[in-house]
Amino acid sequence: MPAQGVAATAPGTRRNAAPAAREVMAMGFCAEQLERHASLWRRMLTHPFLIATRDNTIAHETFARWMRQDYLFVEAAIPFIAALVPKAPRAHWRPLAGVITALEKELELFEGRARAVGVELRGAPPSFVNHAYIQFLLATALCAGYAEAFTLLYTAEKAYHESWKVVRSGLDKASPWQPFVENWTGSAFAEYVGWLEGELDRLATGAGRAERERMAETFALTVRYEIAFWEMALTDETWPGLEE
Ligand code: MP5
Repeated sequence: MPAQGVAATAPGTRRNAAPAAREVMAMGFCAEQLERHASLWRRMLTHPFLIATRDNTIAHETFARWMRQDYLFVEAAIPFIAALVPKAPRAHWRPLAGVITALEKELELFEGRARAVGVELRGAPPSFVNHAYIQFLLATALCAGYAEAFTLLYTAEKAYHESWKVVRSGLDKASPWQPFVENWTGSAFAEYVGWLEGELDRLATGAGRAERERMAETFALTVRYEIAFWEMALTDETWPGLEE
């Protein structure tokens, strides 16, 4: 677990200080968060799981563990998106419905890859980190305001888009993991992330100071969950009592 990194970038520290007010005026919310948490973001993109996948040295069982856990996460993302719909502006209903359709297709992608490489996808319980991340997803969708929940969605999607771009830069063209690269780095996904970014910037412009600060906290917490997720996939960290 990245406890050290969390402490080093805890909100309120100088390193993590918000950009000066004048800079913020010129910068959208997303760019502002990416700059404010640049070291945390870099820590995610240089995670050993991504580097080993990029360099074609990841152990098959380690990648299979990520597949099993992410399959559960993607499944949970469907009720997460569905819970956003009643809070969303009318103009977001159709795009959100499209996200649900895309998630169903993504589950099929996992199932197809698992069949192709002989991985049993089902049966593993969600790991401790995955369970916590899923609870965070659902609690945010159900209890927080739309702009905060949309921040979580943007951050998780942007994180995967950029993480898989790292993998793309070195992954063997014949690797069985290429379809995951295509899924999260292809032009359709890039366009979707661009749409999320524009909409989140607009939501932030309309938010009050306190709401904007909660959105910023959601951004940072989501990046930490993303790092913890790669870490869990690499180390097989799970629940106490389930080690054997
Ligand atoms: C995503 C994911 C991207 N599949 N898993 C984690 C841990 N974070 C982000 O979400 P989606 O909905 O699969 O594009």
